[in-house]
Amino acid sequence: MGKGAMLPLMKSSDVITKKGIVLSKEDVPYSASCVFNAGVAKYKGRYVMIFRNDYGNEDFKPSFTGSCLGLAFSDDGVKWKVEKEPFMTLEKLNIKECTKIYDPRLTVMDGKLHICFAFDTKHGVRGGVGIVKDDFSGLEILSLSSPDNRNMVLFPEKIDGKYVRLERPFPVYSRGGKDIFDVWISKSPDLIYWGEEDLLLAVEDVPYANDKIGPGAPPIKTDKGWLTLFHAVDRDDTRGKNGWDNKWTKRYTAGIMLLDLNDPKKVVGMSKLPLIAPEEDYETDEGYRTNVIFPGGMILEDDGEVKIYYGASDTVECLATANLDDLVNLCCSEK
Ligand code: BMA
Repeated sequence: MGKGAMLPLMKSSDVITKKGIVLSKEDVPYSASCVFNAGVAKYKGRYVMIFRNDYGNEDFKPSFTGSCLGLAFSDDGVKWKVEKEPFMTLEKLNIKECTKIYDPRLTVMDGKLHICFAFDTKHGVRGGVGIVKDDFSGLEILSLSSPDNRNMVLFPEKIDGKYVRLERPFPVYSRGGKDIFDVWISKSPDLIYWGEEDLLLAVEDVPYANDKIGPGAPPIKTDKGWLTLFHAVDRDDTRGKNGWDNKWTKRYTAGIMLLDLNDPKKVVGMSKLPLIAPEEDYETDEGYRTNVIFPGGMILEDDGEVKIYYGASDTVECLATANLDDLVNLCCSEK
């Protein structure tokens, strides 16, 4: 167990089995420094991962020379093979003023692989929604949000005739200049025009967050509701140097919640303790930015096993497993 154990105790739920790192820069055949925060889906008989690659910073200095999205395939969701070329570069994306692309999420819907991604521009952080081309040669962009918004995830089907997404706007001005941000929900008739925005889950609703929260993996449909992961940040200003940062005072954990099947604006239940907390060395001490668990993919297998993919320490991509019923029960339990 790493030095992170000195922080006030937050441990992963007993229902979680950590399987370790499934992808790191050593697996990537082009320039890569940090490989993490991936979107993962089961699509056309194999597992697909689109991951974030921040490159040009082997020594974990404060900044990187560039970012792109990489593509990997797997037959079992555990062993991954990365394609020779990045899936998406800034040049290929060709969005005005875009300086960085990151944190993709994947949703299979209507037989197509849909992607949400964050991108930074000179005039704010934005979120994109698109469809991955069938031959994985690129993507068709459907909509680009206004700033500041990111962490978008799509539900895998229309609900009451509308597409639905979770998102995380950054209302800095009204939150006193602090990064205290919440999870929002919005709807669309066509994946292009988004509206009917509403607050879904607020920071103060999450017992293990005192900073921001944000959507994680796209929802899975269960009998009891839509099961979805989120990240929760707790900040403690007594935390000191961590990773490259002189003062990295945040810790990211993963939480899980259940949303009403017919009205996903209603939270049916939520884990009262973190589902996944940073505990292993590669989560607490090693890496670019320590004490970060950032979930971006969740796959339900036929036998009830749930595979959860998360970025650790903004450096590697990891896998944890759990049983579907245990996850649902955790959301419904009082503890
Ligand atoms: C958030 C995003 C994530 C990252 C996290 C921890 O603001 O930038 O991509 O994993 O911070 O650094």
